[in-house]
Amino acid sequence: MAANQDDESDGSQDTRGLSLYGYPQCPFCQRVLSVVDSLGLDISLRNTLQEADRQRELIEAMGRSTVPVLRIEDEAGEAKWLPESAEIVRYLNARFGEDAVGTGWRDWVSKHMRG
Ligand SMILES: N[C@@H](CCC(=O)N[C@@H](CS)C(=O)NCC(=O)O)C(=O)O
Repeated sequence: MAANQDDESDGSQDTRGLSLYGYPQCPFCQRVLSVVDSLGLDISLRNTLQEADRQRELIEAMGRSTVPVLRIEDEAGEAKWLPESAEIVRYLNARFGEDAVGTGWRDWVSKHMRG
């Protein structure tokens, strides 16, 4: 199921502003992509292996090319970058998993993320 604004009245399935930097051949990216798939999320993959611009954006933000990295842009256009597959999975489950409650994931973001 692709996420959209109507899925949840509190907008908890709203994946606008989320994009995943990586590529399908990377096992750590596959780990994240399988969670994206099982949660039924619509998050675009920005392929850093095939698209030089994406690779450049990633290195500018992170200082290195390691993937996966989840880019999270808020309503104001401010971006945070979350590296490490295990952390990305934790974030997605906290925000979209069946135990996710309301907007508690926002606290998780401010506690765990820089940017
Ligand atoms: N601990 C990281 C490992 C990520 C990792 O090793 N990614 C590989 C691709 S599968 C990579 O980007 N290697 C190239 C690089 O580090 O520049 C994670 O779990 O996300």
